[in-house]
Amino acid sequence: MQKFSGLELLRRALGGHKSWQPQWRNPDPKPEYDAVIIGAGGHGLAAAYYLAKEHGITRVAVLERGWLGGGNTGRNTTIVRSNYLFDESAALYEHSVKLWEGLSQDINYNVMYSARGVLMLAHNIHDVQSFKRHVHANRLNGVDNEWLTAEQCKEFCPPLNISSMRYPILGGALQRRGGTARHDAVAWGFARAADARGVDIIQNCEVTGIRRGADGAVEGVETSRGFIRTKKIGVSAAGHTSVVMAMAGVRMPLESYPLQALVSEPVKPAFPTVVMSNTIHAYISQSDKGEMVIGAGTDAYTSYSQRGALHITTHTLDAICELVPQFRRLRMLRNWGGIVDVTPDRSPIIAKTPVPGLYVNCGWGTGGFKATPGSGNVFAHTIAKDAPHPINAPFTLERFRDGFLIDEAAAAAVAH
Ligand code: FAD
Ligand code: PYC
Repeated sequence: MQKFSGLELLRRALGGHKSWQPQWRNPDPKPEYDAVIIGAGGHGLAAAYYLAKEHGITRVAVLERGWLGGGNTGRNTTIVRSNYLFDESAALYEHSVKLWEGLSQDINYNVMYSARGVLMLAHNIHDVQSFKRHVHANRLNGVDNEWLTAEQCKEFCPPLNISSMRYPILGGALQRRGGTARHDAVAWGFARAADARGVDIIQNCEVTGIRRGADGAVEGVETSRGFIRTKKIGVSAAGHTSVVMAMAGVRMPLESYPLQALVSEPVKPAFPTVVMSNTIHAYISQSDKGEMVIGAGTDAYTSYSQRGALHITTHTLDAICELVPQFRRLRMLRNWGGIVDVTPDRSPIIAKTPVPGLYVNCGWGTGGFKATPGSGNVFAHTIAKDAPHPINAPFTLERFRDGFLIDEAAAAAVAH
């Protein structure tokens, strides 16, 4: 790690960025790599990093059609938690939270992981039963989660209105180790760390085809910058996974929906934790800049439009004003959307595919940011060993044929 004296830090800060080095190279694609990852979101970059770090595979290219981190990685509301119901999911998301806890040190980049707690509100008896079940299941799996009464919710997060007529708060499930991280920093940190280990990150390079040989195995990718030969392709293309997998002739059990978020004008620290309300489809946290970061539900219809419908945000803001009345005076600054890829059981697919040499990491729906390091870690294992890590072994493509579903609809948080 580079260390600077206070004076040197000041000189650099005021020096017009003149001595700042680019954080990663901007290489041209080579004719051949040992592995190619499609998509330079957090998941693809993390997979490349762990391929190099843990498996010694450094002849790797990450191909990105736009700019790195410009997909859902740079568009999400940054919530990190591991309070999922089933054993398989608890293992996967908890693996990720453990990596979050040491990530800034590991990649030597401050990802601003802030374990300020994630509080999931219950508004009706069904919510109470469902969240208590999650609390019990999580604790059996060694994942922290606790039940708070309505008064304890108010004590933990004073701005909450616990006696709203429309959305009364009956209690909440609190995961204290949950929180937020800075999403851009996650992409940049993984990019810099992967690049430093020899990975080529190639932006403005769209994959337009996947070439397969006579035996059906992958031979390489057609791109907007020419053909690149490789025997291993990892697809981490989030909302566009179906499109990319179709290039290899694989039909995916996915639907793609717009999901939107918005931020308010910045204000002084006013909101101490992350609050999620699955019933209302609203979640709130305060960024380090002071903005209230607010997320809504998915659109009702599939689309690649990358902007959500207005009535969805209107509903979310109505509900948030009811939950936190003091926010009525806040002005909203901007909103945006991302395209999320949703599986029938609301759990991801991190797996080999029927095509030799083709691996896929997708189906994170509205909730893959929290999984970025863990998913990248086990996806790298799957690609390197041509076999899943025990943690992602249940998250196959075949489960939708065989019926071994991991139904996390209730933990997935946002309507989808
Ligand atoms: P991305 O970051 O989307 O990366 C995929 C990349 O693939 C893109 O950069 C894209 O350009 C590239 N690509 C696609 N096709 C091609 C091609 N043909 N050639 C080359 N490149 C290609 N999750 C949480 O855990 N917590 C949250 O609070 C949360 N909030 C969310 C809020 C919103 C509004 C949205 C949209 C999502 C949210 N999510 C959240 C979900 C989370 O953002 C995603 O699951 C996660 O970021 C996916 O990461 P990724 O790296 O797989 O995808
Ligand atoms: O998965 O925690 C989550 C989440 C919150 C908002 C969108 N996704």
